[in-house]
Amino acid sequence: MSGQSNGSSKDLTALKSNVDVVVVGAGFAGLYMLHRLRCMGLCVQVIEAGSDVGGTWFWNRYPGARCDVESMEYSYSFSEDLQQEWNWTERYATQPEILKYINHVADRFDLRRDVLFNTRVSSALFDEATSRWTVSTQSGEVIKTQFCVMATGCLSAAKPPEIIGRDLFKGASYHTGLWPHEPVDFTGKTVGVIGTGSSGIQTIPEVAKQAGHLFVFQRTPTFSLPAGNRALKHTEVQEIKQNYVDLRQRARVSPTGVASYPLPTLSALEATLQEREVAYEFRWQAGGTAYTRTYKDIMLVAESNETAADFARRKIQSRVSDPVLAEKLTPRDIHIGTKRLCLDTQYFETFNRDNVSLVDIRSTPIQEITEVGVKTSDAEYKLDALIFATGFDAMTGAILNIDIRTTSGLSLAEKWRSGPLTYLGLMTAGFPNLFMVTGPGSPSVLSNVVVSIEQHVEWISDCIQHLTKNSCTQIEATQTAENNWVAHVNQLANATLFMNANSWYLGANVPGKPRVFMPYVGGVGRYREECTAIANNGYTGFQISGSTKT
Ligand code: NA7
Repeated sequence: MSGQSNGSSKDLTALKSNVDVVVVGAGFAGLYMLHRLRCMGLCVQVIEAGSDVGGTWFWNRYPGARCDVESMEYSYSFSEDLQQEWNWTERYATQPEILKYINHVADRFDLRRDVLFNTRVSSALFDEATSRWTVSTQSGEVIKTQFCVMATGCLSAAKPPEIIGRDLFKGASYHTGLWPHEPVDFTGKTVGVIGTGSSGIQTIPEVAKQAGHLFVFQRTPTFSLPAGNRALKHTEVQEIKQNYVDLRQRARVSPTGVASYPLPTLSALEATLQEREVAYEFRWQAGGTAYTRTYKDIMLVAESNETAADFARRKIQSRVSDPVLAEKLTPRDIHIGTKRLCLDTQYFETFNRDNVSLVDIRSTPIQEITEVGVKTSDAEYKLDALIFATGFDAMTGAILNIDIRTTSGLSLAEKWRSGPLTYLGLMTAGFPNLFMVTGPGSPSVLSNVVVSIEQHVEWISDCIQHLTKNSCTQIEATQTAENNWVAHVNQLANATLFMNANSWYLGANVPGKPRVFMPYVGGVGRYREECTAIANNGYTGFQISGSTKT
């Protein structure tokens, strides 16, 4: 294994200046894209900002970082040899184990030689006359390409909080999404954590074990369930591996991309109170986010959702000894699951420790960050270290950090000013030969993202193969198809409770970002069927043209 080099120097041997496809990003999406395209005999250049492969798992190295999809399912299915030879050790893999896996994949398929590391793409310009993209990097490299694939990830643009004085703090500060490569030792230190989403909930119990004192600055209490993580037994791994092909196929056609999740047929309101208690207890004990799939309408009907939320609230309260503190940690004004449901290991119990204090910044808001700590409306907390677990400019942040435009003057940032507009989350009208992997308008973050990545990568590579076989040089989503798709995505989302929460799914965590529900809620299986039918029908909704633009 070539390891996780943390150097800043570039290996320019990887750089080609004229290629068939540029892929931006070397995470799960970019690496599989490279592998597929290379198998088709295409010349590919991957460009990656980090110093090694891994994408989100390269950057999010904070203590306690762990996937919330079970490891046997959160892995590639495209190679039977790969899935048979790799051995996951825990039900939910840690960040180091996932990074080790993705490094193994890079080595096994010899992928690194086509990746230019330590290089951030700054712009991509489509030349209407030649039907080719020119991709430029911050460090001055220029690459011409026929196709451009944004494998930039949905949760890769870290979002520091917009708090006055944020950069004044003189102690050590960290963002969970940009964690240092060296271990950080908090032993004996007074530490603050701002943010109680998935990243905060995972990091808080770990930091609490080391810190002299930990202050948790909570704006919104979070629904979190015990993950029920444990070591995997050799026998159960072998059993899954014997049926892997079947399991993967069930995942592909399922709503969530997770084969082991239930397919409920009953409304929560059709069950009696006692039946619901049994059902929720079962799911609670089983662990995992399948809790909101106990009944079919938990994400659709407020009254049904409330039954699940009420049970979850009581569970939270049972985990915290001090009832006043327990109440502060209990979400009251939000439907469960409409902000991403978190999975934790001892999160709520951590507040029973003497060295952990909750600072409720809803009642006493943060006024500023000072040189020495965090000042709220009623106190100043002096800190040695401050951790921002404040999330990401999700789904569009990484793409829009690149200046994408065409020679006719159209810019993606302008086009998406009121929210992302795509056809299938794969392409956007006006930008030919530009693909997105798990783009807005696709199931992406509402699914087991590896399953969604594989589906997109396979669709894109099949599409490129179709164009090549038919001597076509260009594909573009039509405006009509895009309009219809956006309307469909919105219509589905509007029928759910997701629309009621201030979530990052809606862009609500980024001041000024348009409030548009970005992922497709219709489910992985249904979405896949739609994409396959479109391709089989000769790419309905796309305009395909030859070497001379028609
Ligand atoms: P999230 O889920 O966006 O959580 C961010 C947290 O930070 C959340 O508790 C926010 O409170 C809080 N936050 C954000 N900005 C501020 C400011 N300015 N002041 C105080 N608190 C703030 O990000 P994560 O990294 O935890 O998880 C993102 C996804 O990554 C996760 O869903 C998984 O899919 C993996 P708020 O709720 O907005 O009041």
